[in-house]
Amino acid sequence: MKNFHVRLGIEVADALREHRPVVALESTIVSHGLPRPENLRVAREIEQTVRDAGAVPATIGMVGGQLVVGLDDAELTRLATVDGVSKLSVRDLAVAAATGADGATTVAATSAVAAAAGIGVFATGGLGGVHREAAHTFDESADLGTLARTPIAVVCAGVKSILDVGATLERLETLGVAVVGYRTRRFPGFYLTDAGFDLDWSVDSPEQVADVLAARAGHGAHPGGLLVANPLPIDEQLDPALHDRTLTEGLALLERDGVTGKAVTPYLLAHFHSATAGASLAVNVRIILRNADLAARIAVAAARRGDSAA
Ligand code: PSU
Ligand code: MN
Repeated sequence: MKNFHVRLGIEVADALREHRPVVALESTIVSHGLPRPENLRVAREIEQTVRDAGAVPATIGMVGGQLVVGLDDAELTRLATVDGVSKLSVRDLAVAAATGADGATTVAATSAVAAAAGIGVFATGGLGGVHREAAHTFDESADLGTLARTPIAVVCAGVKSILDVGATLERLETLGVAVVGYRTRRFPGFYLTDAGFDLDWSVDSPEQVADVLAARAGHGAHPGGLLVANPLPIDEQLDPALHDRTLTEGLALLERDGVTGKAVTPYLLAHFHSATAGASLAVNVRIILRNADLAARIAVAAARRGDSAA
């Protein structure tokens, strides 16, 4: 009989037991969000960034039906290089396990698995959200609904600019997901520093984020997630004119090719990477590394307070 449990990497298991800082990382950005062969190099670089800031990286994914928190290098290599790795949201996890699949976890699935394992901080690039045609297609990422009921802090550069950012912020409010800007009161637009929307709250330091998490746990009144929106410095963003041109083009191609459902996000990201001759890729990598660094510093601050699960 198959035994379905989550396997913790050795280093992650030790760190959690000893209440040392751990940062969850997702694998969908590796398998579906970044082109080969850079994806594997970047995946390793993200983990190294977390280590350099004093925390243990826990990249989450599914290997041959086994859900792993803290993939080792061979497993990470497999998810980055093998064909046919599925993109797994929360609803897919059990089916993928039972069928012995290889799979990469999205923000939704990574958050849910990380929180269940006792990890309180997670770094990604950009959160999923409400797609632009959602009024007709109903396409809203499961990332949002999952964060409504998952106690984890997600460090991201806002939501991908391919989405309807205003609608996504409204949904986050409805769902009860807290959003704070990191040293800003403007919501970032992933490739762009500023997506054009104000935020109610901003925090100034990793320690302050740890305070927010401690207050949430102390109150016991907020079951959901916290988004820490970490914008790129303005001189590091993608050229806005190039961004807008590429996006308009990508949305037209999406319609031409009839791409829908979970293929939409990887399709548009791949279009950005090829149409900007790698410029968007460089920006995407910077975003993820900056978020990994901040997430690690938040995890360190939370562990210092004695909040093991942040
Ligand atoms: N951010 C990135 N690259 C990505 C994603 C986010 O920089 O590839 C992935 C995340 O895993 C996120 C997913 O959860 O896209 C959202 O997909 P969808 O819109 O199908 O829910
Ligand atoms: Mn979708």
